[in-house]
Amino acid sequence: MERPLTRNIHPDRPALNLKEYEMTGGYTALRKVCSGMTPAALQKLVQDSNLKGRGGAGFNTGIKWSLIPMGEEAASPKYLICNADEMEPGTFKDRLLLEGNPHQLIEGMILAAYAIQANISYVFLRWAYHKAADLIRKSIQEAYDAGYLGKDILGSGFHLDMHLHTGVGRYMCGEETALLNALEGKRATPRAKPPFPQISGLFGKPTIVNNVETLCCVPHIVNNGIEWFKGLSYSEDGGTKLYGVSGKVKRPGVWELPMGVTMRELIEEHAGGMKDGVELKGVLPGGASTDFLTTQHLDIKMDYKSVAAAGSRLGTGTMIVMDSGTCPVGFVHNLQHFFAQESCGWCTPCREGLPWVEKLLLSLEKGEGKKEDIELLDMHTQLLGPGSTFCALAPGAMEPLQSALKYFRDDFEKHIEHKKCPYD
Ligand code: L3W
Repeated sequence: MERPLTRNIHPDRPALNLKEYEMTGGYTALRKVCSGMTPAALQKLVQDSNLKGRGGAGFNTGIKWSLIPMGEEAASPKYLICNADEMEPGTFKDRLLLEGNPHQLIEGMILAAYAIQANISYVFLRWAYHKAADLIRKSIQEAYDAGYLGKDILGSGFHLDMHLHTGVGRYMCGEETALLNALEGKRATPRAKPPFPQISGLFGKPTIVNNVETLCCVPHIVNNGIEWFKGLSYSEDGGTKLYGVSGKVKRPGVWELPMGVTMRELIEEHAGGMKDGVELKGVLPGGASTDFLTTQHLDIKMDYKSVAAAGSRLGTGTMIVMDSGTCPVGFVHNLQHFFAQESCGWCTPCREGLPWVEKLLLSLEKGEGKKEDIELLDMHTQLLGPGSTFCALAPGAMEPLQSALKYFRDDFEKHIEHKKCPYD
């Protein structure tokens, strides 16, 4: 089984430096592109490979790039931004790539910038990733010294500058338009879309924002081609995927596997199954802002379409497993506490609604809930649902809640009936 993104990453070995990366085939994709591939051909290659955005939404990467205005009349400068603000609860896949092989990301960013003819690029990095910050800073300098960044890259006439920007630890900055505001030094609130960043992004100029894992796929697509990339996958989405499992499993972790492995394989084989004494009760398939799936869904493929058909989202592909000994009310309360704290406060439903939901769940958990509270929670999943807010934060927060009310309603009712948590 091929693992192009992680095959040179070993947890007990330090990150690859420039020389080591070059020895494993690094920067050959950039050489290939600089020796005569047009930006349009690179965009088409990535579009046809069926690489979908790994940040959570799964938008076709090549199509996104193709929406950037090109040619003499296009606004300039153009920007390429790597979203490395990995703050989705339960999500720790980009960290592996950042800390294990920073040049792979840098090469992917140079290729993406070339495809859209952007001359300025930023890595927007999660504040808490100190080790990654040091590595990225050092690797950017190595790339400048080797002529992979700066003016006239490998004699192609293309030039690119790259900067590291560390965030301040707000979940909101993972939303691409809030990220743009943060980078401009403004309050990190989301912007209305459209216009999409491809047309009006950083400082109002054409901008592409791509996730770390997405960008790391690009050098491999250039080196090995479309059919190879598609062939890595068990589904119609191209490539491998970094999947993670956390919760009460025997071996929590993150693994690069063919896109479309089943949930069962991930939990039972790679994560070693549930810890002794507990059973699987529910799974959030791709970070905290996805809907619960349950044991009846274990055989679904973990790809964008299959997870959506089962009523959830692949999201970041890093699943959080809830076990039979954990109270779903307490579990969801914990998540809502996070989302309420991380609301940027820009729109009323999110700012006021999330703390109210958190309060209702806390009172239920303490055995102080009333029958009407369940109806109120149901109502809030609508009031804070898609279309009611500026961005996906509150609708995302409602996903685990609405699905917990669907699959584990009994547990909510028992708290009211017995006036205490049945799991205590
Ligand atoms: C042009 C259109 N471009 C969409 C572009 C858009 C963006 C991308 C996806 O949130 C989800 C969120 C989290 N013309 C376009 C278009 N685009 N329609 O495609 O856009 P969108 O709005 O569907 O999603 P998003 O706002 O980027 C991403 C969820 O992912 N998530 C969390 C992720 C967390 C991390 C992390 O920690 N690393 O990634 C987990 O599920 O809730 O729903 O570029 O411009 N018509």
